[in-house]
Amino acid sequence: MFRNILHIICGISIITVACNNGTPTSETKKESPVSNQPDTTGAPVEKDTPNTNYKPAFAGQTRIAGVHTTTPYEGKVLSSGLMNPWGIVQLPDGNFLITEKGGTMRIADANGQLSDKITGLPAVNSDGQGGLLGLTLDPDFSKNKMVYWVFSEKLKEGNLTAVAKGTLSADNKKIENATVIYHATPAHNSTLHYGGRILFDKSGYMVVSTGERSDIETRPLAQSLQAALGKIVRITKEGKPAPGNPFANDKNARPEIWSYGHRNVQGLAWHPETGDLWETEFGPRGGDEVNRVEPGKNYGWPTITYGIEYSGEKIGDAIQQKAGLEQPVYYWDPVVSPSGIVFYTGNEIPEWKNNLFICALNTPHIARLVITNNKVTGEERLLAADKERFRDITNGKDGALYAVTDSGKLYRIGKKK
Ligand SMILES: [Ca+2]
Repeated sequence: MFRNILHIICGISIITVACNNGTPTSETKKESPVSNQPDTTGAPVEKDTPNTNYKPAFAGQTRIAGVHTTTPYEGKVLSSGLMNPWGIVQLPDGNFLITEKGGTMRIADANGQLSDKITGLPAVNSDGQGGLLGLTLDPDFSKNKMVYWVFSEKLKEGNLTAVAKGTLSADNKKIENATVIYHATPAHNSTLHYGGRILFDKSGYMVVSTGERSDIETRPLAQSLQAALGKIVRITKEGKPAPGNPFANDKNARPEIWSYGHRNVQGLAWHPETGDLWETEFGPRGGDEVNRVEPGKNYGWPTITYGIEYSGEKIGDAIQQKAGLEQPVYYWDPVVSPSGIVFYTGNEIPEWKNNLFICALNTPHIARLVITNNKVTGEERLLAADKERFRDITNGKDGALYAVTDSGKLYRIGKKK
């Protein structure tokens, strides 16, 4: 029950899990030969009883075999001075630009030294799960220093997910000429389920995740092509619908929609080999999902789900599969609360190559999923002993992973030195 309560409040960062003694530990394993063929015969990492007796659509869709990293690795805390960090990207100079939920950004160098707060951003509504959320850099950032970010904005009609852009000043102390370029309407009087990740695609357009705002009355809008809630949208640098979107010629659909039927997507990443877009989204009580996103497709919420209401009631017709609705590649029951994700592209730990790393807020850890031919073939939980709510993660140029936690820590996760 405690885990379920935590999931309800999963985005509210003032709530912290118990038992953090403030002394992060590192996890190391015994040395053994490095291989790209993980042992996938282990018991599943999930030992707890599921909330439902729902059956997966295919073998391996949940509770896959456990795997273990054989390379000795460590999670090293570089800083503990961030305030509710939410998104992290690496700058061309090797430093990191990090959003803080309250409405500021900071730069961290590779040693964890933090800059002062970067100011100049439009006001955010940081109530509940809202605030300054994910960020991305312009593909020409080295020339134009343009940054794009997602935030929750308070309007007269309610709150919504918005996207803005601005220029990082020459001295890196301010965002200049900040402009709001996109509103995921309709606004709604809730402070939950804003989505909030943003990535450039290789065409120079951005994919942005939104949420369905949690309430019963807005939940069905995830299925509506006339609302931007519960969607992944694809927009230009000016916030307009990107050319080539799947519903561009449908008069009854929002032209910015890329995919729909999502609940609350807080993880977005491009697969390094296939170029596919992958996402993670929060389920209700049970049913957190990993999806491979294809344009124009319907990912099912709230019509199909592997979860139930927090109250224990069924959701809709309590169905998990339906023709025309996409199945998740993988799901969890009970939930892990998946936030930021990244495919590992570094060289420091070769056995991690192209694995998906997922920040987990509830049962705090970083999940490592081994993916073969678009199916999950192994799962591992990293840094669980640290009891941190990991919020976002990115590749570093040095071959390690860098992650931020709700408690304000910046981690370097790489080979044990
Ligand atoms: Ca789904």
